[in-house]
Amino acid sequence: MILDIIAYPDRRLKDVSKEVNTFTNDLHFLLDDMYDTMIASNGIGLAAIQIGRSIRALIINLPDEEGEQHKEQLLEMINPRISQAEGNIMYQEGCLSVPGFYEDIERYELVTVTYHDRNGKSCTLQANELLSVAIQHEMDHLDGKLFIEKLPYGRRKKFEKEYKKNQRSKKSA
Ligand code: QAP
Ligand code: CO
Repeated sequence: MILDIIAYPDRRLKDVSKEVNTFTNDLHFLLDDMYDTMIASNGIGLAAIQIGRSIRALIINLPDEEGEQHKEQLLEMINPRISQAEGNIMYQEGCLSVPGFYEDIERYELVTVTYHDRNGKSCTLQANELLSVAIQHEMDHLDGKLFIEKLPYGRRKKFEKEYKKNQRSKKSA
């Protein structure tokens, strides 16, 4: 089922999401709805809070070299934790909750993440490049953080101005 995605500046995006303790059907239905919603909006990553559910669950589905997404590549991470991080990279990020805006953000280059899958199984993954960036971006959502909060003052001001202008033109369209 495709759900609405919450957009900035909705305050719910600031909520700190809660740990998941039960890996039952309602979690599975939520993850399935997150996937449908993300794909319908041309996204590559989504956190549960973006559809209004404040639990520590995120999904990531990176495209291949041809730019195609395959559901077999879908990553579902419940209660993720970064256990190791190294180096720094810049990447141009966007967010389904901040439509139409992209900016270069600095992140760790390499991360080791421990998490649970949808059935509660413990997993560990080492990630670099785009996957590493996506994991860090989605994990920030679980703590109520958006990538625009990482912008220096001047670029943040520019964002606020552009974004408001965009929203006005959306409304009148
Ligand atoms: C997070 O972002 C991310 O503005 C996922 O109009 C960001 O899926 C992962 C999107 C950077 C890795 C690197 C954004 C779609 C999708 C928009 C997204 C838009 C349509 C963003
Ligand atoms: Co996002």
